[in-house]
Amino acid sequence: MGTPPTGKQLHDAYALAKERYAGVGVDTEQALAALRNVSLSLHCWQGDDVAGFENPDGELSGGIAATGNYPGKARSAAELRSDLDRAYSMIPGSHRLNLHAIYAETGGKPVERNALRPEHFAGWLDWAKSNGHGLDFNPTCFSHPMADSGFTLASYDPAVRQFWIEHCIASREIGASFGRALGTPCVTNIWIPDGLKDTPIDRAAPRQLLKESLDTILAAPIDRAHNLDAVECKLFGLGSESYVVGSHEFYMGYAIKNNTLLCLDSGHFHPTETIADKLSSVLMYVDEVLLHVSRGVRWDSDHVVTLSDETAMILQEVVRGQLLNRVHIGLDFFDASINRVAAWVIGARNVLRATLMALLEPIDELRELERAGDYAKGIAKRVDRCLRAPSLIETPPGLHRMGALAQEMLHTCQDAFVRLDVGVARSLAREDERVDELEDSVVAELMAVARTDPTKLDCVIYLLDVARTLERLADRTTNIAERVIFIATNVTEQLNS
Ligand SMILES: [Mn+2]
Repeated sequence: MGTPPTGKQLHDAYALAKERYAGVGVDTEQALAALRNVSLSLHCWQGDDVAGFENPDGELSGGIAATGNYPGKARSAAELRSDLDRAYSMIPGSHRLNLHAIYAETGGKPVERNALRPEHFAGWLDWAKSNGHGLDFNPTCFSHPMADSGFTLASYDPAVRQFWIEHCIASREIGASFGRALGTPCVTNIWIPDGLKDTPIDRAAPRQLLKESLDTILAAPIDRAHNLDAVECKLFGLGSESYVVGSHEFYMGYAIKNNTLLCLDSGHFHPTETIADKLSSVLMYVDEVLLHVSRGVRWDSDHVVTLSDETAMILQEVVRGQLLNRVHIGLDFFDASINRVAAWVIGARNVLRATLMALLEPIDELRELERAGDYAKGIAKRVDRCLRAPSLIETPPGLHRMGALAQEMLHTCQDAFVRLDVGVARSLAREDERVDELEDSVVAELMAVARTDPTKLDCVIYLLDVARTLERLADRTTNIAERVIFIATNVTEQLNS
């Protein structure tokens, strides 16, 4: 493994990085401060291969599987909490815990899932309180005789549905009790395994039943300060390869209509489909999203998270969209082939690394430059159209000057940005004024051409568009210059009259 870096080497490297980031207008201290406010919800089930304490020797069902037999699996809540303490100690920041209902502590007395109450989680709540962890919750709708058919809330059997409805209602109440006690809302997430290995005749009826079950579960209003309901879709599981009742479309619609959170699990879509691109769409219609950051590999949706392109893209979307206050970030994977504490630490730290990388991007500048690129394309299109027009005209010399000036301004603002040079940034105000004057004269000139010779109208219209686009491009450069001045002086200055 080589020698680890010394404290001094780390310190020096950071000082250099800080200086370089400042050079592109990024304040690393601000990024680190923002990162400290990011609270991940660690999933308790990584610690014991999703066994729980209700029936630890029972089979894991519901189309999920933990593979591997690494020694040292937690056998009790006390062992699991002690493993979690170890994991948190190696993850910078302050983080939450995500509990599943099968982690209840019932003192050796069997308690049916529909009879679970907050007192069965008192040990977890005390531990969370004294360690400053928020708590999240999940009903466990698998690994149970009532789930043996592969169906729960969408079962054709009313007794089965009723049992799981009661369990989910109990879960919401447990979640709300956590939220009340800890002063931070508990996200209670409903995932069910319901589906079929082969193709059913009737794909609609189970979905109708699921909708009715969910409506019953969510009928009682709960203060959103205490509990937030989330619903989680999946594409397929082991034994539900051909049909999953709770598909993405089903829950997306349900969440919008019923104002619940939508849970997006990065392992629950097609292998080449990423949830990063879903955020900006989904968050137009739902207020908040729960992320289950995972890593799907072939048939398995639950590998330990690494710093993959997908992880990076998900957190880029969260940060670039300023969504940190609307996206609850949870982890969801289970790997028993490596040390289970290490799995938590590796997964959590990689999500934090991806978040920090995203926080270190000069986002506003990148956005302005992207838009500037669109202008270039727009101008190219209009030039092409001009050349096909029935009658050509002489391009007004003012338009050439506008183009040269806008291009120069683009270079100037990038120069000001890289050097954080306020003087250079301010110089763009004069140039912007010059571009505006040129635009006025070009417009007047083109209008005169149109008046005298209507056959030249096509060209005139395209060139007016070009003039307008160059003027907008110049505006973008002053936007960047205004950002430079703000970064350097912390004062907002208007360069664009
Ligand atoms: Mn999940």
